Amino acid sequence: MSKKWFVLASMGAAVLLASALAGTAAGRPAQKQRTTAKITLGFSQVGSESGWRTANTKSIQSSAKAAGITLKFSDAQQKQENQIQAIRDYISQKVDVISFSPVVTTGWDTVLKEAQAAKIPVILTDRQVDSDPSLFVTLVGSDFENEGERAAHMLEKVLQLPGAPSPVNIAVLEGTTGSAPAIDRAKGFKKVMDASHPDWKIVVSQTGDFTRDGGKQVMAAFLQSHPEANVLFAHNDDMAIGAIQSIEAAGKKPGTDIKIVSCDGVHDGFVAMTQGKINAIVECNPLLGPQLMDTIKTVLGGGTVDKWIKTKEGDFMAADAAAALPSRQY
Ligand code: GYE
Repeated sequence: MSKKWFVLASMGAAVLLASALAGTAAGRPAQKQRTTAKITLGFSQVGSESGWRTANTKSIQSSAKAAGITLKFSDAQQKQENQIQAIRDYISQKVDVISFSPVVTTGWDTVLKEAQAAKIPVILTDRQVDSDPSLFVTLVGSDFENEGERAAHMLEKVLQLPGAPSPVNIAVLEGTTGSAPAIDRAKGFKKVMDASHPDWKIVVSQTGDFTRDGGKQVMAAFLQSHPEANVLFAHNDDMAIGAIQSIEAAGKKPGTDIKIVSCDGVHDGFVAMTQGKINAIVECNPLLGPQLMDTIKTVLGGGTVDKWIKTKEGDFMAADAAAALPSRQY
């Protein structure tokens, strides 16, 4: 090699080396490294109140494992103070990312600010909060208002079948008071009622806390206080299943004397539909794990994500239940 070429080649090598070094310092490869390094996720679950929740928990646990993410998991037993404590513990343990399904919508600002101050991104899953959106990265979960609207539309279909009651007297079993799905499912349902069904009447509405036992007890009281109720809108399948027990105990036929529409689409809800005890179900997909893990990797890798990553779901009438049951995944 001539001296000139040697000088040029050395300069080229020096430029390459310099840019490689600059790249290391510039932060980009450092972020890249973070996606390949082991990620630790602190996850605070609401509780274990329903079949939906059980399926959701399994989905989070198995997809974290499949994604190679270390999962720290805690169950808040439907109590906000337990969730706040769990999030604080995750902050002091310096996890890479925090995710939680907030039991209620309000009261999160302080702890979310603490996570932000510790530079730990927070990804909401399942349920929304009413805090400033700058305090969390995104929400991976369903559109509950839309589910409420869909429930009203499913009731329209149920009321087109033979044996439809008239007048329409609706009892509502609400989810956990103050939770996003309870607030928004009620809102969506009411929206369709106000717009298209001035003749439908909500005769009674109370919380059953999303549990089977809650649904059973509150429905027993409804049957006493509001014997005119001939439709039940239950904010989840578990409460509908509990209610079915009370309806049968009172000598009435669920699905016939009292038409039932609920949300979720869990296995036991589908079984009740095949028996004609629930007339229609609006699906709410709990299998959020894979989407959550993908989102975590994108966010920690420095990528951008939408502020709300919505879940795709369908609606089912009792007549479709037997065909759909074998392929249900939860
Ligand atoms: O519908 C209910 C669960 O937040 C969507 O919580 C979830 C709801 C679900 O307990 O069964």
